[in-house]
Amino acid sequence: MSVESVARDIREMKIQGAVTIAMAAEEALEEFIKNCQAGSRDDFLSQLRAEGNKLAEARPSAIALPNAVDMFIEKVEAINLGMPDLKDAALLAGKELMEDTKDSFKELTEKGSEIVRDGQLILIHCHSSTVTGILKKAWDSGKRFNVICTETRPSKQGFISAKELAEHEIPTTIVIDSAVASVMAGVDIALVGADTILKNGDVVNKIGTLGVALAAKEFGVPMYVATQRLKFDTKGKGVGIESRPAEEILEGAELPGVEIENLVFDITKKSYFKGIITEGGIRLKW
Ligand code: RUB
Repeated sequence: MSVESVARDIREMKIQGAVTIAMAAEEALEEFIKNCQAGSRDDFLSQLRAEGNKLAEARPSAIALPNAVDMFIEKVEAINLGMPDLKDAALLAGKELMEDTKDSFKELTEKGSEIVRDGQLILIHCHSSTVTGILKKAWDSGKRFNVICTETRPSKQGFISAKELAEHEIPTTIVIDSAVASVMAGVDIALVGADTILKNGDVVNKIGTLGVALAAKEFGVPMYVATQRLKFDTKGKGVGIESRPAEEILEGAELPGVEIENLVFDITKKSYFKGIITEGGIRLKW
């Protein structure tokens, strides 16, 4: 798919979840390189940067997206070749980056599955391919547990998680977001993904993560965040908290004179988490 189509699908959330977004961007850049007709190295690199920017800006809260684009471009810039050899070498570099992203994802889900124990009730929020990946891995290793997914208004990504887990035969229940505090007393662990781990360690994730964390703290439930290092804001650039169209909340209803605020991410202090799970393993402090 072209860079424009992928950027549009990311904006419209047809492609969602930070890792999936980052991998779609990596693929789109590969596709661009395949079709690029630039005659010189300079022209090639400047077109690649321009295409990369279109992707990097598609969603503001997931740093994995600009991080993946930057890594791709830095790899290509480091190749000391002119055209047309640079094009083939850049494609190879893109493939390597994609393999690295997939490998670290696999490692993360394997290591993350260790926190799951038999008999647990696990509460998850939104749709994080990392979290569902961990749960599926734990299930495949023979552990038996139950999952509660929040609905995750307004876009109901909890349905994606629930469907995926149910298809894997993992017993799964959906609750509406406002039921989180009411069900928390029976939960053993809460597990969420991340869009960005800020430089100070705080976690940017789907709106409602903070509410889950507050309820988990109140009821003494350990909460974990699972994230590839690709989502670390190592340079401390920070991210914007995305606001989306009012229509996602209104769903056709009319509320004349009412202001609608559709913030879709929030920030949870790292102190609310018992641990962070990365491809490097489970760390209790970070
Ligand atoms: C998805 C979301 C996910 C993180 C992590 O929000 O907040 O928890 O992106 O997902 P949206 P993953 O649906 O708005 O993209 O683990 O797949 O990277």
